[in-house]
Amino acid sequence: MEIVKRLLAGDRKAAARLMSLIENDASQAPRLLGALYPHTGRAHIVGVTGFPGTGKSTLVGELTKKIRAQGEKVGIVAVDPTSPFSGGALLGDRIRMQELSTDEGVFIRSMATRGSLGGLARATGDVVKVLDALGQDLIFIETVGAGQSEVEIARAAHTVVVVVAPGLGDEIQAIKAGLFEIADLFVVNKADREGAEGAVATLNYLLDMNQADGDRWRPPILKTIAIRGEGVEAVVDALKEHLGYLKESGQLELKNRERSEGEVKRIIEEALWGRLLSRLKEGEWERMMLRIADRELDPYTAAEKLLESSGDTGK
Ligand SMILES: Nc1nc2c(ncn2[C@@H]2O[C@H](COP(=O)(O)OP(=O)(O)OP(=O)(O)O)[C@@H](O)[C@H]2O)c(=O)[nH]1
Ligand SMILES: [Mg+2]
Repeated sequence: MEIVKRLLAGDRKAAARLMSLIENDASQAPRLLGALYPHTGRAHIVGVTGFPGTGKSTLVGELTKKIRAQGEKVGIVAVDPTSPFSGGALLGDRIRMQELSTDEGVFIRSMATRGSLGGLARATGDVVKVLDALGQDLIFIETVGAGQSEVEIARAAHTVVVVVAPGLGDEIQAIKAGLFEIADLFVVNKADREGAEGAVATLNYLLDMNQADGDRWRPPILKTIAIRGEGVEAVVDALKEHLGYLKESGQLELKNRERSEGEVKRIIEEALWGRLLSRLKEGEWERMMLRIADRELDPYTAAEKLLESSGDTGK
């Protein structure tokens, strides 16, 4: 396939075109992804998540500069409508990001957060595969750690960085939002502000409470001032260290297998769901839901009927 050949040769235009094709034309996606899949699996995928405004994009930008200085290529997927990567940010932030966009070794893609939960996860995974095949060594996925789907996307990465900012009680919020347990690395950004030490102490305390005896990786807690690039190099080192740990412990293989499993399940779910909806008569779904609400029908019987009408009786 011509476009996949060009991608594998490092053609950035081909990468952008492939992403659009896969995103907008569901009928072409399986064929295209099938062709590039054998050339994926090399990149280190890093999820960066945390509450709005903690400095995730700034941090990713600074990390990218450091990694580029080491000669590696970087991909950035911003699952985030307000990210400076996709505009709508302060001028200073935009200027910082522009430096990156002129670098041939950096590829930035923004994902719209519209659409279904599973759809977003699938689309993000597909974009990551294109970047992987393009030859990006490290791929960042920035998501806002506020919704379930974004947390799921971050979780699919090899390494998850949870960014908190001091003084917002972020650490406690992070636990409530389920961010705490997915973190491989904590970054307390905006360390130029008051309360950074307190945030580190709180996270340390929480880690002590939550760490099980058998755990071999204790998430490091690093302080950064992303706007000045301070402390960022230590984060790059910690990312590499975590990747080393994953490889040497066998976790990498396990994570990759889990991700593949999740992907296949999601594809099947979407396909079955689509098939089912396409075979329903006009208004049938709504009528059925009303009958369930009125207790004329129970959910199990309804599901059974729907599966029958879609031709998947499970028999
Ligand atoms: N004081 C200070 N401000 C920072 C630091 N890092 C980022 N900021 C500022 O914080 C604001 C938010 O930064 P972003 O990088 O856009 O944060 P984000 O987490 O990506 O935000 P969302 O994507 O909207 O959730 C910007 O105005 C940054 O300039 C820092 O270390 N110190
Ligand atoms: Mg952002």
